[in-house]
Amino acid sequence: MLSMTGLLAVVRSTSYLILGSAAVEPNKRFDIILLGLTGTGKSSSGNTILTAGNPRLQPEQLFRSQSSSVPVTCRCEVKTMQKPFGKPVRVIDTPDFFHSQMKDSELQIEECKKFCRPGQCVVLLVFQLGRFTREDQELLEKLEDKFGWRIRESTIILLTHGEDLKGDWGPSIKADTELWNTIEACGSRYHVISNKSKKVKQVIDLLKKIPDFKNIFPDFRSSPINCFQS
Ligand SMILES: Nc1nc2c(ncn2[C@@H]2O[C@H](COP(=O)(O)OP(=O)(O)OP(=O)(O)O)[C@@H](O)[C@H]2O)c(=O)[nH]1
Ligand SMILES: [Mg+2]
Repeated sequence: MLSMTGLLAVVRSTSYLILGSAAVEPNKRFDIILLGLTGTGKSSSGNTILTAGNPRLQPEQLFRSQSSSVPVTCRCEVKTMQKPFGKPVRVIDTPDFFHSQMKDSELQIEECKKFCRPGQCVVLLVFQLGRFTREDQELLEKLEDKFGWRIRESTIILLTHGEDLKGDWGPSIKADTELWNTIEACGSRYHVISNKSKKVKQVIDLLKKIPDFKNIFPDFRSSPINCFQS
């Protein structure tokens, strides 16, 4: 039997981790939720964030990610980062809720809603650069219908395949009118990431775009690069 001060206990519960002998108090943690259509890079982006926090993570501690013509992630999955925010942060990977092959979409949406709560999360709405489709255009409103609140107020648009853009990418992103409309709907918050890059700075720059970042993470170290790599 585990004592109250026992070692780290990892309890699996509906596929998410509860760390320690008791669940972390909800108001003491923060959730990063990856949403988007299949193949846009949700799981890879989650892995880039997790690996920036701990480069020693093993493949089985990361989300499954691969090139595929069918959805790879089929249910919500959660990984918890203990460092470096000064409070536990959960990274939530999700399936493409609107994919025709999703059998238990409503169940997965209900699961995701447990994490996606106003004021306690940031949504990373993931699109692949250069491939902003009609489905992508409709996604934000469809998600808000399902979740029942204006997730746009807590959303950063995350554009993957950033290595395809060289130099100042602002003008080419603005030139994609439909994409820019969605970015503007989310308070003009967006971030370009390359999941093929190990650069920690791209993750720190992303996190600093979280609305109200300084109040949410008052203990985030002023020199976070060292903090992330320790
Ligand atoms: N070059 C490049 N490839 C990427 C990038 N992000 C993701 N990929 C690749 O795109 C493919 C799909 O990425 P995933 O992260 O599995 O996509 P997903 O959104 O989780 O897909 P589902 O789980 O099916 O919903 C994989 O082969 C990734 O390696 C990126 O920034 N650059
Ligand atoms: Mg996935």
